[in-house]
Amino acid sequence: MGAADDLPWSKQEFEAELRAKGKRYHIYHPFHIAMNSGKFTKEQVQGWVYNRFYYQISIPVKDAAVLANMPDRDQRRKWIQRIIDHDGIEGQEGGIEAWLRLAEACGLKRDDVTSLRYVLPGVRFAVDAYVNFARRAPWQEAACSSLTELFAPEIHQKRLENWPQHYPWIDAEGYAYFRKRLSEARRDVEHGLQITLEYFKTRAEQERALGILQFKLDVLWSMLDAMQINYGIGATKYV
Ligand code: AHQ
Repeated sequence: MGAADDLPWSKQEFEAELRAKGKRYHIYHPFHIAMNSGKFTKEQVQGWVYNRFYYQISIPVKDAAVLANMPDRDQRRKWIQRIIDHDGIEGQEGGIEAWLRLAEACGLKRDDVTSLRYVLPGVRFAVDAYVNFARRAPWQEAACSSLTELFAPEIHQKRLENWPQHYPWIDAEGYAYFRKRLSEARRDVEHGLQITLEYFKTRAEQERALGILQFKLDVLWSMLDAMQINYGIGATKYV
């Protein structure tokens, strides 16, 4: 390795390297591309909603695990908002409830969704890998793994733009979740990025951060792999 390869990146370079990982984000997964371009049958959209519910209910559990590893009060005061965003609080329904409204808007029954009976093995294993990582990793590494949300505002925005024309059978009420995440993801990322740029200092540590982000990109990617195998794409079921 030449000297330049050992020197740590500046914070700007490090952030650019993190953002460059966006080319592996699940917005580029064939299942997701087909979903956003209206190629899905009703059952395929419903399958995605059933399975993503397991991810949604696991996020606050993951964030509570991260919180438990945070010794710093000021960091906890910021991080705890992520749990409230999903679980809700008196008078604020929260993301899990909003996801159930998306499910109802897609013609699903709440208790079919909450029963988790349609969650695929590959989805469950990928989500559980994420939660278990966050439980045992240093809280700064867990914060770094949430930085897939660097790319999330775009994915939510594209759904809001494309779905109403492609899937007119979905009640527009259901889109509240995606709208809610536009601002929440941006606020999460501000905090997650500040922790990450501060904590990973040497070049080897910065490379480790890129590996952690790749792990989380792979979690999201393999969830869609499992869904595509099971539901296919389009009426012919396969691409
Ligand atoms: O709805 C999503 C969400 O609440 C979160 C929390 C965050 C994390 O802590 O890892 N990641 C995340 C994501 C959500 N939605 C995904 C989508 O495609 O709808 C994107 C996902 C992410 O980019 O990690």
